[in-house]
Amino acid sequence: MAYNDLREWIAALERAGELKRIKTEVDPILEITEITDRVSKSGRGSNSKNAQPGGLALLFENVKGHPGANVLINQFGSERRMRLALSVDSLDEIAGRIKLLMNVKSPEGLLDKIKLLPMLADLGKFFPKTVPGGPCKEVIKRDNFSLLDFPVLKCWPQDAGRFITLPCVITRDPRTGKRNVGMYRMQVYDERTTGMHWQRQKVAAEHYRNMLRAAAGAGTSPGVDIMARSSGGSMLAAGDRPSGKLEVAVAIGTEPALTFSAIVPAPPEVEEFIIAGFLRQKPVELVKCETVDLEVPAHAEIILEGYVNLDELRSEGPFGDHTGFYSLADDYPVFHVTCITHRKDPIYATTIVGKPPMEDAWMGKAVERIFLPLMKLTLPEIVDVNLPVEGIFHNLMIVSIRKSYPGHARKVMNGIWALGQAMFTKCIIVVDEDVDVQDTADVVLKVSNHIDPERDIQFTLGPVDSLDHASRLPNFGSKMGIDATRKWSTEGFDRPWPDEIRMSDDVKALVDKKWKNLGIE
Ligand SMILES: Cc1cc2nc3c(=O)[nH]c(=O)nc-3n(C[C@H](O)[C@H](O)[C@H](O)COP(=O)(O)O)c2cc1C
Ligand SMILES: [Mn+2]
Repeated sequence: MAYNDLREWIAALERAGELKRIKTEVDPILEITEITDRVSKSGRGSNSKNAQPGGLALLFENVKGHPGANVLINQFGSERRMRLALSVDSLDEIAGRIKLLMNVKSPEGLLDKIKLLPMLADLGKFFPKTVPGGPCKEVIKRDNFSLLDFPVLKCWPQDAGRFITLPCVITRDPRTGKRNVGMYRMQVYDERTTGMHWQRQKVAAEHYRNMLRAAAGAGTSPGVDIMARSSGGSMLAAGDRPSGKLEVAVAIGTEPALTFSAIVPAPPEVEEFIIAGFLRQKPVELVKCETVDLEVPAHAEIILEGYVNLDELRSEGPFGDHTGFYSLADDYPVFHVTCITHRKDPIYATTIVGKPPMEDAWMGKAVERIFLPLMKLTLPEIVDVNLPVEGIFHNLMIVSIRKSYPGHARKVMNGIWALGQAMFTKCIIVVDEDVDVQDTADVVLKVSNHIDPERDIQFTLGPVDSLDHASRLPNFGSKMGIDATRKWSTEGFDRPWPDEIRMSDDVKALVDKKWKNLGIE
């Protein structure tokens, strides 16, 4: 069952005992973070019998300085809520649906064709529908609006200000007309401007670059980093950039499948509205914006319309990030708001990131499960993947493979470093298929036993996550792969490989029988 909007989702959370309403006054400056962080980490949002890792979703109904405002946080913050958000009993169900779609063979004969019909009917549900109006237009403010009216959080003490942390940022590729929805945080500078923290490898940054390329016309040269800032000495540094703008719309407080779609590392050409339609098995309804040529989710709580100038950058950050450290200040485009539309009494949806585990850990784990079949499409030798939460998704990936030829583990590493946002993976550990990658204790035992470090570690250079604070340069640095598979003689390893210790079955059975009599337990 799909949720039509955030409110239906909140009602479902409440029915499931997954929501705690908080009526005590709280400050959006730091205090909501401290409360939510404790809930995320303790696993107990209340004395409810539903207490579980990740705690409860919280709805703050009494926010200091914002009478009448409601703030929703931690909506995705547990495995159960992730399943509820996507209306499945298990995240592998979605992986299964993807596999089904990918396994389609050309039909032979009528019966095969008939079997395909339900799938074709399903496909129709994925595409968004443009509708004439929707609740996000209940209040339209073309002037006399202020971002400061919303209960935007300042998350951590050294944050540069208040940040909108759960925005679905919508842009259009000026070349193809295709839309993208990505989640990029927005630092509120004043009533009408924010930062736009799309990292340079993300899809909206490419839309911005395409606009910049078009505006620069003959001025662009293939050898120039068109995004470089003035300190980089590029001819296209901020001041020298051509003028022009890219229109942007932002939806805050959408139904959960769409919010989740904005974070999934989908192939750049795949529109997230279609992904959301696939996940919820129902089209996303869109309405036209008032002041820009973009469409936005009709049922969103809040819509910000506006643009970024091509020749304007501004310092963004620091911001307490999901690495557990502050991401440093850097220059990013500035979003100018031209119009705000919202529902009556809009609910402000947000999240906090910080030292894991937090809400985003559960979103990341859902991505890991849902994307496994898609990774296997390119790398079919992959058996399973684990992105440990403490590895914050780009620092550590553990992958098991069915090894078939010499050098196979290194082929898989190189494949992962070439696979969409997996390019950011700082450390990849490759193990044989008999290692359960979800059992990190077993992984530590086997990996550290199986490697000759000088031989088995592969270093490479490439793009790194903008949040990495250790790389030699922002956005560029080294990565490491550890080949912890059994080494073969065909890989030059001529020593015998020992067996893993296992007791024989007959002795186990014998001891099972005697166990009670031994009086140990
Ligand atoms: C809570 C949260 C905040 C995020 N903030 C940012 C951000 O500020 N900048 C960014 O580039 N990516 C951020 N991401 C990751 C992107 O949303 C993610 O890479 C997404 O796939 C980007 O979409 P795209 O491939 O359409 O660009 C964030 C993810 C989450 C869950
Ligand atoms: Mn995208």
